[in-house]
Amino acid sequence: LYTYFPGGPMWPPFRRDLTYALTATSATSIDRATLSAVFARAFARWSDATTLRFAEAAPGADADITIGFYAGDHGDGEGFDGPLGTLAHAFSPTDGRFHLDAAEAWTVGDSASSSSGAVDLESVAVHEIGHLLGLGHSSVQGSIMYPTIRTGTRKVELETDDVQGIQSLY
Ligand code: TQI
Ligand code: CA
Ligand code: ZN
Ligand code: ZN
Repeated sequence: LYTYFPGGPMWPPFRRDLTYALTATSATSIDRATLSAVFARAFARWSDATTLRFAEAAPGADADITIGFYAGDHGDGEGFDGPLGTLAHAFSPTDGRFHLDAAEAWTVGDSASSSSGAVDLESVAVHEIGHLLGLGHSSVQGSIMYPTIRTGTRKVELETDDVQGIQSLY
């Protein structure tokens, strides 16, 4: 079953159009256009299931959600740990910060393979966006919000449990 963060924080009902910005991408070798496409697909999984809508903000514009790649300590008290271990973290509503560990062997789309330590960026993005929207972890194996993923695999489709969880919030 799905869970929420303690206190059930969510984006308020008058905020159904949310913007996101890629604010720190110099620490990854993935090009900007590819990143835009991956995050657009990941946000679309959640907007398809709710009345929420997401748009990428123009570079430099204020955004509700900020996405960036960081290595090691990056000033929020939750430093990254190099390859594997923690892959990414996102804060609960309405903080909006979503950080990815620049040290991971991120892969995009079909390049996801079981080769040593490859991590599918879109799969992690779909999971972290669940957190950004207010979902905690689920006990349902195979759901997006289940707290494990195997390296080299892709998991981007919301499960019934994820849809029920997000639809109970939005
Ligand atoms: N990052 C953890 C996560 O996003 C951070 C975390 C631990 C957390 N406990 C939490 C976040 C409780 C919110 C609430 O779950 S991670 C996965 C998964 C991670 C893990 O790097 O371990 C994914 C990132 F689910 F596969 F284990 C993405 Cl998909
Ligand atoms: Ca790591
Ligand atoms: Zn961080
Ligand atoms: Zn999680």
